[in-house]
Amino acid sequence: MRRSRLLISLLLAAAAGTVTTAAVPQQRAAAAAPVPLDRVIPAPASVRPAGTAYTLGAGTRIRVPGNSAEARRIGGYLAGLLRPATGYPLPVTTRGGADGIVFRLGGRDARGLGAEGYRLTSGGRAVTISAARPAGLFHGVQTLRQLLPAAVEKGTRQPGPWRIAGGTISDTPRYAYRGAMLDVSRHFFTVGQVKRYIDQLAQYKINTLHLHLSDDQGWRIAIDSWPRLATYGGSTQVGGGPGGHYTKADYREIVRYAASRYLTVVPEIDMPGHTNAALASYAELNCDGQAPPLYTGTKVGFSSLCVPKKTTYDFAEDVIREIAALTPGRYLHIGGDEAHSTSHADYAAFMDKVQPLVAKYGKTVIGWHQLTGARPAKGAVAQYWGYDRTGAPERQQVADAAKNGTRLILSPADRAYLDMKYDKDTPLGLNWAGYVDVRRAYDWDPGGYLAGVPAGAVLGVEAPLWTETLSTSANLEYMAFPRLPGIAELGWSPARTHDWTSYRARLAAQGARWDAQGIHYYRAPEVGWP
Ligand code: TNX
Repeated sequence: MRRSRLLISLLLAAAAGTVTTAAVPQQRAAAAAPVPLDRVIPAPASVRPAGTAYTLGAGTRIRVPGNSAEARRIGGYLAGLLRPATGYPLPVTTRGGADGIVFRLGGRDARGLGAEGYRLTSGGRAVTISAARPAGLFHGVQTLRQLLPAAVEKGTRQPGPWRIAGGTISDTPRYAYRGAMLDVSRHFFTVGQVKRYIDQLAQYKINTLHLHLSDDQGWRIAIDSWPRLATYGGSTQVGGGPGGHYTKADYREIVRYAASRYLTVVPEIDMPGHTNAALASYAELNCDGQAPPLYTGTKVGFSSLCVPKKTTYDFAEDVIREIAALTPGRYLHIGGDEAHSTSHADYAAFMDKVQPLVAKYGKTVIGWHQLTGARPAKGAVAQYWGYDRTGAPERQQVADAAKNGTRLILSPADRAYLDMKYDKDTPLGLNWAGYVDVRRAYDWDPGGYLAGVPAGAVLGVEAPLWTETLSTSANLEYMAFPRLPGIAELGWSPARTHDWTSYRARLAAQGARWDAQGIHYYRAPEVGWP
């Protein structure tokens, strides 16, 4: 307030010619200072400021030489991001040239950048993004976005100037798996809402969207061989609303859209617990042959598939086959958490039968870390969701599995669970794993998190968003922002860049971007928002 008043009086005074004009250019220069190259989330692996800034102008072209249709598509995506606020035409051309925004795919420049890395070089004539693979160009584009003023995210024409600081960023990820989970079962979210979340995730180089597609409160994906799962089992949600489900066409659209943002979808069908919606839809899945009513509360651990019944495995195979056919990615998540109504022997027997079905349809199993208490299949991945009160024997079991070749995705509930309240006053969310403030979500090291786990066993990190208390996009955003970028940074950035003070300052700079994008984030008091 005070600052804008000062600016107005300065401008009025300048217009009236009553102050020396030297004060005005100085103000302008301060406003136009480009974003420093290291003010990016996730922190890039290497940053070398040098030389002069590049300035986007009305004549800037996006040059995508070579014959990669995918690189051209990413050029078009970048143009689509930049056109509304800049008002520039930003044509995408295959014509070579050393000026403008230049994409380079493959070749000598791209050596050492791997499957997802990129190099961004900015100078007076051009900003160049080099990568070995299109994924790297896409991630480089996300960095480029953050190097422009926050106003570039607005949907209407803004004054600029649009400068990108001079220098070079070379960047590759620490972990191959950088995930976010969305629970579409407790509350259903439409294809449009999922796409909105995908766009938010892509900005922080998250490359996996895990969809929790079934639980006690709702079955959310059409299965042709068991149609009532979706039509009846998907007909409600927590609190008793109408629920909903994805048709196969809807689901393919989510998978396609995610892929266009370099995210792979990991579908989860949670078994043998968390299955009330399925048990309610088909009486024959129950040991007593009686279908329970649909469930709209928030208790966990009360349902189980009937482990001794043959029908259970016909069901599991049909579902796995149909879901595998919709899944271009390598992983299929079979849940396996909180099976409190399944005996341990039954749980292990169930997993012995179901894991081979996943392999039969060409996919690799992911299960919640309780799977390590059974017999994880060769190559299986366990998702750790323990927290500070998780007992030593349970941690040991996970560490032992890791030593035996089970790879881990880390989602510690008291760090990475986006549905935990920030503090006691948070109006949404749960608190069974405690409060997770912004610093707590960021300030841990996936590499050293679980004692006895070989560093190479960690596949990556994932931030789950359970939705017992969340029913709108604004709710999701309030819980995910500003914590999600911290988990994204743990997944991407080298451990040596880890530093709360630096992260906090970089996070504060994201607020104006979220304002411009209409993201309903929580203005956490620990972050020194400008
Ligand atoms: C535990 S973590 C669950 C979910 C709940 C969540 C709420 C895990 C694998 N299971 O069923 O939604 O807590 O925070």
